[in-house]
Amino acid sequence: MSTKLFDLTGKNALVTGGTHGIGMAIAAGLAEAGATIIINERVPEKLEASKLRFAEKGIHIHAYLLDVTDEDAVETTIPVMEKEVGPIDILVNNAGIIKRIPILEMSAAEFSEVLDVDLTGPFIMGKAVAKGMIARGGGKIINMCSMMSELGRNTVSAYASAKGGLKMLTRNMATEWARHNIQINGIGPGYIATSQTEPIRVDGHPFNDFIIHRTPAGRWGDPEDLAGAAVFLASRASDFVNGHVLYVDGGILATIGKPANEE
Ligand code: GCO
Repeated sequence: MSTKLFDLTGKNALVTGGTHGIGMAIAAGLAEAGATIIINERVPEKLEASKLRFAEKGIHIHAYLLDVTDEDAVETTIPVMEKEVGPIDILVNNAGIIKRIPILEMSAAEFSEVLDVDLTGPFIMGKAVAKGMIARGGGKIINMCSMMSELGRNTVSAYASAKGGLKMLTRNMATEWARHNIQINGIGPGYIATSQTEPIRVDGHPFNDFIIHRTPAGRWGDPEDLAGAAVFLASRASDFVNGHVLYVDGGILATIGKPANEE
């Protein structure tokens, strides 16, 4: 099969929050497939630091200060990006936060903050980018869901609610926009070794041992493990895939797990 199916040459990809971790790995994967990379970040220092990290990888990026929850800023910045770089052919809604707080101890404000970034942000970005995609006859939107789109866990109620909602937003975007040749899908990471999971991943942390045993692959994922799924969902190879969440999770969602004494 021709690798042309996965060729992103001439395409412009916007990866929100693509300054580190999963977002950066996905941006690097899309760049390797030929895409021009645009990233946004709401923290100026993170934006500057990421330019250097991308440059170390030999990847030139277009970087913009933008908070995905600020609808007015998004509505004004997307046209600027498209004027300065070109039409956004691929949107990866990656920007996200997590707060690990038991429900009984979490304030409504804390709950709403997570939903705002992780669910309303992709809604705002999707709306702003889809208008141009519809006008141009097509595009690709990838929403970074999670295995928490399917399962709950102590202390991550807001994050799981947002990621479950993002799975359904993905399906609703597909319902409304597929007829415009826009493919909207999700990627659902399992447990990935990033700064977000660092607090629960340190050697000897009980959760670290639990995840390694609970994941059939027997390891934490690397951010780079997600790049292939992103290239697939950003390319011609997925032109008839819509409303789907592709789980990249080492098999964790395939199993109820096993007793501690079983391999
Ligand atoms: C947690 C983790 C998870 C992972 C990831 C799994 O606290 O359980 O942070 O939420 O980050 O989202 O897909």
